Amino acid sequence: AAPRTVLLTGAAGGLGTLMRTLLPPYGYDLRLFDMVPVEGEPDAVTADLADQDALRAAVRGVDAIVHLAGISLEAPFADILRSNIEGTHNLYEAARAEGVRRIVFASSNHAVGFTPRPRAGDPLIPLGTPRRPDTFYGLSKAFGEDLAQLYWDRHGLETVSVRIGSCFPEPTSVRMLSVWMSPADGARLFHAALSAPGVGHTVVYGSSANTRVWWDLSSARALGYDPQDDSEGFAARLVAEQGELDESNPDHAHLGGHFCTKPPVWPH
Ligand code: NAI
Ligand code: 15L
Repeated sequence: AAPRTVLLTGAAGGLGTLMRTLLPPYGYDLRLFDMVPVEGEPDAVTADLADQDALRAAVRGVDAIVHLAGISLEAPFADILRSNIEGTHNLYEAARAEGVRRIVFASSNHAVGFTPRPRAGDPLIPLGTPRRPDTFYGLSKAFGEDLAQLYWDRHGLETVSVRIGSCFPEPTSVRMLSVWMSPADGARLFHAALSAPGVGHTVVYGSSANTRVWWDLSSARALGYDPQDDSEGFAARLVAEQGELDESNPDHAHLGGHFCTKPPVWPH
């Protein structure tokens, strides 16, 4: 695809920092947005998703948005409401008003976190599995997916909702062997989501081609995503340290892992 101007919200965060380096080689000219300053990026917009004027100015003239900003773990409902639910609504309103055509929304596996984890021989978790948020955080991602559907059906604003597994440089748990998305594959998937034609509102799971994958990557592949990484190279060490997932451990029973039992609270 030709170089295009893309607004990256949440640019100061962990994933935003990775994508600031990994997306420009695909031809994107990034505009950055976060409520905290982005280190080394004096042109980044420092504003909250609650600031509608700042959002309107930030989205003006961009071809697409990669929306990563928000609370990324569990938090009191009032905080989730403000940053993730109202904040994402504010972003979609700004995008609609300014005529932006596409958003890539950072949804999460925690929108379906209470889905039982597949055991050996079970079918992969399908795209159409019922929402089962494991936290207010996961609930806000379910909201974001529905908001995206509404803005497509009503306004023709396209979204790819990426139910990201765990996008970090390396997997750090046995659960993550199943849901890990390498940063390089993350960039491949965001590029596919930005450049595939006619996505309407498409929901995809976001992970690498892990040997232990739990979910159906077909809708991501249909966008042109061709994952190159597999967490299995980390398996021997992680399993030696932590053991295989335990049938009797409630932390291991569901897709969302310990978010279903002891969710980590933001800020970490
Ligand atoms: P992070 O917590 O490192 O970064 C989030 C960024 O959003 C922060 O820089 C924060 O300042 C900004 N932010 C929060 N509330 C804001 C507001 N009201 N206005 C403006 N900026 C605000 O999270 P991370 O890991 O980089 O995740 C990015 C996105 O991807 C999040 O939406 C998260 O829910 C989602 N995600 C990430 C996964 C991962 O593995 N890293 C997995 C699943 C989803
Ligand atoms: C998420 O949604 C979080 O934002 C991220 O920090 C990880 O905890 C990830 O899910 C996960 O499930 O590992």
